[in-house]
Amino acid sequence: MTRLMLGRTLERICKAVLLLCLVHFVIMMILYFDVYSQRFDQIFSRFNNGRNASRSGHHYYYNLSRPNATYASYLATADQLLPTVRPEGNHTPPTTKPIPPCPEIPPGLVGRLLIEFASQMTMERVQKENPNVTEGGKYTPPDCRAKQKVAIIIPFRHRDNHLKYWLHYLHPILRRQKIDYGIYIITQLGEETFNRAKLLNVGYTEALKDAEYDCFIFSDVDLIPMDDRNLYHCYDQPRHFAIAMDKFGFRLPYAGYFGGVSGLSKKQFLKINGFPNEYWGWGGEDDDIYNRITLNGMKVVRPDVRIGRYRMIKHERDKHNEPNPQRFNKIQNTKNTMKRDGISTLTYRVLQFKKYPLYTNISVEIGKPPPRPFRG
Ligand code: UD2
Ligand code: MN
Repeated sequence: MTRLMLGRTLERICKAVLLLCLVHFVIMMILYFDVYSQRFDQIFSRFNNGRNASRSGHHYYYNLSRPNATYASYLATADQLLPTVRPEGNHTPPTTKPIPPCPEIPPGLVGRLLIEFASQMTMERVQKENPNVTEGGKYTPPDCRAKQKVAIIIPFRHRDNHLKYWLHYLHPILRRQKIDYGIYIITQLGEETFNRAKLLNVGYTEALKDAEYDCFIFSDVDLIPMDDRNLYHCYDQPRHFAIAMDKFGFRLPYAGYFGGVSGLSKKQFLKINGFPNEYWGWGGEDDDIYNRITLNGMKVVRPDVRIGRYRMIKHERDKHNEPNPQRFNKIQNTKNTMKRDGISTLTYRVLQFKKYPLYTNISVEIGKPPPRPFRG
């Protein structure tokens, strides 16, 4: 009889252990997949809202679920930080005890992210998600002192829907990265041919009038990073961030590619005389910038290919941004043109400078392409 009871008890214990193992397995599977990781992140950020607490536990899962190599290469690139040190208290709220410098590897990063554009996005929703962003789209980490102050510059015209997604994804990422930043949307007024590089020059100039930035990150409005370890600050060489895009099969399309998202310190930007103003329409301006960098003795640095992944919101070619037929000739001549065409010769007219809750918009007139020379 007692043997029978002992047998039953043992059977029950075994069943309980099996059940526990099953539950454990399911939880581990959920945590493993990136899809769920992002949902967890949203839940955590709701808990932490306003407090910006570090989520080291969450981070732990991500890094254990990834090969060490990824994290090691990330560490390798992180130590190329610019040595710029900003004076204390310059851009931080007053506190009784001095706040420490931000860690080189922010503890709240989550790694790979799920990025999708199927759900409806509204500015109201993005605003609610980001109560800590201050007027003009600015943010300063409350608990540490960032080494650099970063202006993020976006060339823009008629892409309001893309902008909502960009703000929805980027504000939380930049916050986790402990970046001290401001967002500048540079809107080309009128319907003349679009000029991306000239708008970026305007962004550099206008951002510097607004605050003392050390670092400038130039981003297309339709590009979202898929990994928050791709840190949006400047490095000891000009940085190309968007190296593995979905539209190029997550590969660099060619060695000298510099499109999408790039970053230069103030010193690096001035060394190349900024960007060209004379590329009207689609294409070539990114190659010209790449040429400027190498011709001035610098080299482009990039993150690990597993970290520099991006999604681009699908779109048609915009009106008035047709491929520039002169681009192939022009990129052969950067060496001759870069001194006379750049930030030193930039002209434009600001018609509106307006601070919105999640970004600053600067609407500008930048002129139009010169008449094509007559070929008889
Ligand atoms: C590629 C590059 C881009 C640039 C461009 C050539 C990628 C992901 N990006 O972009 O960096 O070198 O080729 O010029 O490969 N824009 C507007 N309104 C317009 C037109 C353009 O806001 O009417 C802005 C917007 O921020 C957009 C960016 O300019 O993301 C680049 O234009 P695009 O997205 O049409 O060009 P795409 O995707 O071929
Ligand atoms: Mn695009």
